Amino acid sequence: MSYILYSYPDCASHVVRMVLEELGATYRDENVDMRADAHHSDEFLRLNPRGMVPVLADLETGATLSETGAILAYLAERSGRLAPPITAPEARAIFLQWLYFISNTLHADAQVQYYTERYVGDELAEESRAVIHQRMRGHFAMIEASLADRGGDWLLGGDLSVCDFYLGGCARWSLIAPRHAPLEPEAVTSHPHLNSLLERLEARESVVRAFAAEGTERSSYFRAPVRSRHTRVAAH
Ligand SMILES: N[C@@H](CCC(=O)N[C@@H](CS)C(=O)NCC(=O)O)C(=O)O
Repeated sequence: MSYILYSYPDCASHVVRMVLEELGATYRDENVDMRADAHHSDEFLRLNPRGMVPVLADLETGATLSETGAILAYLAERSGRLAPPITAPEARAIFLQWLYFISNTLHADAQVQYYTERYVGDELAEESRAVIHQRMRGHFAMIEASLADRGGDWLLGGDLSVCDFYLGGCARWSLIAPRHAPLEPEAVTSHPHLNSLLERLEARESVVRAFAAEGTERSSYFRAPVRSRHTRVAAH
């Protein structure tokens, strides 16, 4: 399996990178320099008219797609890993439920937390952020309750899935961004099951490699990067 990952450090592309690393996939990194507005270039808009990373190009099938949740489902299907198979409907149902929840609620709310001004304008941003923080707290509490109820190391129970990486990314963004108004760490760390899931995830070699590839190796789900640079990732 070989891919091109259009990315920017610590963005949603980080989740896709962790999964590519976990799968041991060969991929080339294309840094979309958002500081230089590269995500609005004609070239990039042809790949994703919404002007957002990540975009994944599959060099074997010719498929190119955006939307983190869709990319994760695609990678799970292509590899036959990190998701229950279609022949296991009960487990598959739970997988789909979590993937869609993370994509259309947890990630969407994390975006509102980050881009609050875009949604409500400058004047209402501060008070709106209090509301969105409360929503994020509620999501993490609900996830904790589900983890406690279901048992096992991961969101789906016993087996690691793409949902765990996606959850990790959303928890991280919520705890570190925006810099002037992140969620308090306790919104996650006070939940023992969620906290240990993230610690387990963070200890995986794939995740360590993904952080290192983005130049954020001294950061974690719980800590913002101490420096910001982007290194091009060599295919492996
Ligand atoms: N719905 C998209 C959201 C991705 C997203 O929010 N990407 C951000 C970076 S983390 C982005 O490209 N932002 C550029 C912009 O909004 O101008 C997905 O799930 O992939």
